[in-house]
Amino acid sequence: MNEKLLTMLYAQEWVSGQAASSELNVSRAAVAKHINALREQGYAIEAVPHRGYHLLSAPEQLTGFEITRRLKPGSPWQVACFDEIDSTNAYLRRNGDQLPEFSAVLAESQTAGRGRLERSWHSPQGVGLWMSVLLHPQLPPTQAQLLTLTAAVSIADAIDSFGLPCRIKWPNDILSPERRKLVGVLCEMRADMERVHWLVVGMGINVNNTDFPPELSSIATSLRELNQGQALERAAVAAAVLDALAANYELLNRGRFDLVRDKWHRRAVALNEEAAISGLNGKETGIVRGLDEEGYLLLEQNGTVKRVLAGDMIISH
Ligand code: BT5
Repeated sequence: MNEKLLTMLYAQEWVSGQAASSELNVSRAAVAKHINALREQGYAIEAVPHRGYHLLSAPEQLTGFEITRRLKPGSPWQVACFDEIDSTNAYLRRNGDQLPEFSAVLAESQTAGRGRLERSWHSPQGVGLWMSVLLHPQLPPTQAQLLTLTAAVSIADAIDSFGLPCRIKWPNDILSPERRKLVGVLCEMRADMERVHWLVVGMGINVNNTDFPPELSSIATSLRELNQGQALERAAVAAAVLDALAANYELLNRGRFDLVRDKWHRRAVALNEEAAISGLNGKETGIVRGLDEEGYLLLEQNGTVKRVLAGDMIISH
């Protein structure tokens, strides 16, 4: 009911109590009650006799409605928002067998936000997008890294659409031009030897953070800092990321990872430069030659090119 009323308020400058009551099939008193409920959620709604209700502003709080109404028509996402959660990735892992593909979950804060290898992810209240999505890619588990790369490209596409610059650092970071971390991506999956059953793509996007704990203050930044201190609408950023991810995922499913890879290469940090990779085999140094068609990093060492599946790239700031 509240969502129907909100849809009317977004569609028309003024919504009369009479129009709302007949459209929603409730009394005018019930309409007034719903308007108050929306005000309690943080919507500023003006009421003027003989004209009706006028929406002035929406709350900063993330809601499924506010994100969904910004998505492209025909978008596949089902969006749910929590106030506080342990970790949006953990939530989808717990529910991965029951929920449909394209479920997206966000939380205002995470009490146990995680990075790779049990590292923690700083997820304070109300400033970031701590978001995970559930996908069913038709891929063998050996190619699941394609999703990490596709997610990074999609977030970068979304950041571009706000006119802000960013770079991608293999395998899962998005950095500011000064090489501070804006975004981290964490993919987890349930798979058997042949195929992936489901895959959770977790995205931690620092949107409006103005400060960081001491251990992150020299390595992290936010979109707001890139935007000259001006806050961004988190629901709009979330919708842009989800739209870009749906489009790039479709390319991937049509066998066109090459197109996603081109976008990755255009933004890659340290392409054709020497870099150190710390991975399963310890630390290796070489010249970064980009990604191959299966998403492996190509590292050239003394004229031979080696394929690297996982690890961390160590770059100087
Ligand atoms: C990542 O791991 O970068 C993946 C982060 C994924 C977070 C999302 S939020 C939604 C979803 N739910 C979760 O529980 N997780 C996902 P990694 O490459 O391992 O980097 C982790 C490192 O980044 C930490 O050890 C810190 O140094 C740094 N870090 C932690 N929080 C940060 C933040 N908010 N901004 C920038 N850097 C951060």
